[in-house]
Amino acid sequence: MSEITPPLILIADDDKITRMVLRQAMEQEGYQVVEAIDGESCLAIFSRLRPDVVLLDAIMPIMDGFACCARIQQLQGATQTPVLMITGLEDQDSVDQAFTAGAVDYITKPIHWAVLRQRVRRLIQQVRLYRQLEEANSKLQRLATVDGLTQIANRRRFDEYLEHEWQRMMRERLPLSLILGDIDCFKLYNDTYGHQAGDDCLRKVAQVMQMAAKRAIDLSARYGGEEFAVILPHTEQSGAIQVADDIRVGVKGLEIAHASSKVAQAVTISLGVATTIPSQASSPEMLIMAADQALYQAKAAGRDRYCTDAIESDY
Ligand code: GH3
Ligand code: MG
Repeated sequence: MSEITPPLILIADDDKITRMVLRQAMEQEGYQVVEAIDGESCLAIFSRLRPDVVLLDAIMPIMDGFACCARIQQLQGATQTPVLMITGLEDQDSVDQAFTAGAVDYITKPIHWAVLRQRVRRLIQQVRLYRQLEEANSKLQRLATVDGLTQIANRRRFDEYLEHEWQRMMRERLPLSLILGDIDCFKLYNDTYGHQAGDDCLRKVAQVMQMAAKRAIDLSARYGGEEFAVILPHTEQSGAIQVADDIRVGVKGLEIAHASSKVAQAVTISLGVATTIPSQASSPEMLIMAADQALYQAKAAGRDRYCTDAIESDY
């Protein structure tokens, strides 16, 4: 709900006159209105238009307001649209039933118009605040898990995901592979072309990492300064080697000039691949260490290549 579009109120009432009077009252407040003649059509309209507030009559044919309200709650998901019940029933049971069904507020007929206006106003304010909060939360969530420079997962997300997939693969007795990649002679690259160019290079390499990890459950992350990591759940060593070599070829294929590199005239990457079937006897840290050792071997063997390492006891 933006500041520009007026709030949308869904009015569900089987009585035509009531609907008309409610519509007028709401339109006077500057809201947009859509009408439903029973619970069933209310649900259909709710799903389609996602209104900001629902004014729901309790007694309607086909599906009454209580059932309709309960169904709306099931449909809601993350968007919390408040439902205000309007009814002639004043007994304790109906009030309880409305709140049990998920209504956030309740007014009785005959409608006290000033009260209705104030309540709807307050609900709209609440909806706005709630949605702003949701937006801020998802922004924060993103900031907490995405690397600012490269826009791929950050170290924190990497740590969380590795732990999560470690547990999952342990339960399912499936292999988990990890690739660590480190750009070759990157210090020299920065020294030759400047830090800004270095940052651009990191962004491009990150994209290659992201593209190489194709499955939805794979996770590419920036592991450290010029180090990247790929978590490959349910992946044997042979599959991880394929991904590692795709990355190596992909980075070289970027053809980023690197005149001072000891390896080639272009930016290259070295990779370490480790695979294990997680168990109580090993740990994610051991998998990282194994990948790191393999990476070290790739560097020592001349860079622009991958090496593998397995945690012996399990694999
Ligand atoms: P090797 O081939 O052995 O990996 O050598 P290297 O020069 O890549 O390795 P080293 O660890 O000596 O240098 C890493 C360099 O990465 C040094 C550091 O300035 C640079 N670096 C780390 N983070 C960033 C960053 O965010 N942006 C830029 N531009 N450079 C970074
Ligand atoms: Mg390096």
